[in-house]
Order: sequence, then C-alpha cells, then structure tokens
Amino acid sequence: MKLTPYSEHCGMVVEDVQLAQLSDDDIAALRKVFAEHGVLFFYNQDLPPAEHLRFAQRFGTLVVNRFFQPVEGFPEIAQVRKEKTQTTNIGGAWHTDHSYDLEPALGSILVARQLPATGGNTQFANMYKAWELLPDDLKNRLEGLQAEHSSTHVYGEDGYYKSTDLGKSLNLESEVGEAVHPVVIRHPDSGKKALYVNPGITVRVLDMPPEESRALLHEVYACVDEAGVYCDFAWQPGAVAMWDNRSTWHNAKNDYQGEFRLLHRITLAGAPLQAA
Ligand SMILES: O=C(O)CCC(=O)C(=O)O
Ligand SMILES: [Fe+2]
Repeated sequence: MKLTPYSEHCGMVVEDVQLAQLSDDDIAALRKVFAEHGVLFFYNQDLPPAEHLRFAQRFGTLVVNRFFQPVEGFPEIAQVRKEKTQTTNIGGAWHTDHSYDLEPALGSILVARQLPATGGNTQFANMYKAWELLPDDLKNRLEGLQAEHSSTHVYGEDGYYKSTDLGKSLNLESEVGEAVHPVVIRHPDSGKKALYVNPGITVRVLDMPPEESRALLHEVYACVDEAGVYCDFAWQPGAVAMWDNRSTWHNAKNDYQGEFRLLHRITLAGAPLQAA
C-alpha cells in the first residue's frame, strides 16, 4: 500500500490496492490509515455495486441513508445523483454527513459512476488540522461546549431541499430531528482532537444567546477557511473516496450545470461522540 498526500493538509491517495481484493491484513492497515488521515482516495478501482457492498461490510457496519434514492437491488447503496436538468446538487455546502443523528455515521465510501466532462469535484477539509490551527484563545472558549445539529432545515417539510428542483428525488418525508454533540471531540480510533461543528448542519451552540452562538460559529468557520486545510478532489472513472465524518467536512461542487453526475454511496454506522 503506497500513501501519497493529496494536498498539504488533507487527503491521502492510496495506491497498489484493489478494494475488491483486500486481505484481512490490508483491511487492518487501511483502518489505521483511515483513522489517522480521515480522507482516502483510490483510483482505478473495479468495484461494481456488489463489491462496493462487500468492501463496506468488511470495513464496518452499515447505515441506510433515509433521504436518498437507493440503487436498484441494493437498498444499502444510496444514489448521489444529479440529472442534466436539475440545478441543485446533493451536499453542495460544507457539511459532515449525519451529524444530525444521535449516533452520527462514521463515514462514507463514495464510488464514481458517471462524471461530467469537467467540474463536479468534491472538496474535503481536515478537522484535526482545523482544530490544531485555531488560535489558543478560541480553543479555550470552545472546549467543553456542546452544539445542536439538525436535519430539519435541510431535509424537513420547510427545509432547503424542498424548495429546490432536487426536492422530488429525495425522500423528504423521512423523519427529521436534532442531536447534540460536543464542539470538540476526541476521535474514538485515533485519540486525536477534532473540531465537530459544521456550516451545513450545526444550528447553534448550547447555553448562550442566539446572537453569541451565531458569532462564535462564524468566527470558527472563518478561522477554518483561513487555515487552508482543504483539498479539492478531482474524480476520475474508477475513483473511490472514503471519508471519516468525525474528522472531516466535505462540499460537493456544483459547477457542471447541464450535465449528469452519479456516484454511489455507502454510509458506515458510527457511535455516540465523546468530548475531547
Ligand atoms: O457528490 C459528492 O461529491 C458528495 C455528496 C455528499 O455530500 C455525500 O455523498 O455525502
Ligand atoms: Fe455529504
């Protein structure tokens, strides 16, 4: 297994592996690399849906996303799909998946199926590094705080997607709700601290007036932006991205209007998060 950083602070390209043919030792090695780096990229993978599923099941326990359309015959695989005629995309803002759940999903394994001629990159950001690079005074103010995360404003009856041309292809009647998590978590596998609030899903910091909470989150996001802990992953046919929701954010760029894009996602189940 050969590892090459994708960018200075985010993402690791893993070469000399076929995800459909891993030994148990390879899986164990991959688990370590995954916990440490948070986002792994693989190229030239031969991973039809049945193999995608088999790899995901070897790696972890699955959770079925309740909002996306499944792949026919594979209820565990979600379609991350944008039609030529649709203008809105899935995941087109910085977020981490399922932080609105009491037990947020551990991560996702996303496989390219059909890509636009240009554009459609996915950006990732490293939340270990983001935490490390925050000013000490801000770190001190954040430690011990808790924040509320919600799916209501995204997937709910009056939520964002409902008013878009993607609304009809999502299962928006599914249950929506809120969950509270520590603002700074201790990653269960790496033991490292990670920043666990995100612009898309975190709605407020608890135990402070709304205006103060808004200002604090704004300050944090501005620092993350400035820290430059991002990468911009250019998909290729056969590419796979695998990310850890506890230590990363992602953002699907929507710069390919008029073109079709389809990826298949399997979501891995997580556990309640512990404060750092
Ligand atoms: O389409 C993408 O690049 C990613 C979409 C997304 O947010 C997700 O699959 O969780
Ligand atoms: Fe996402």
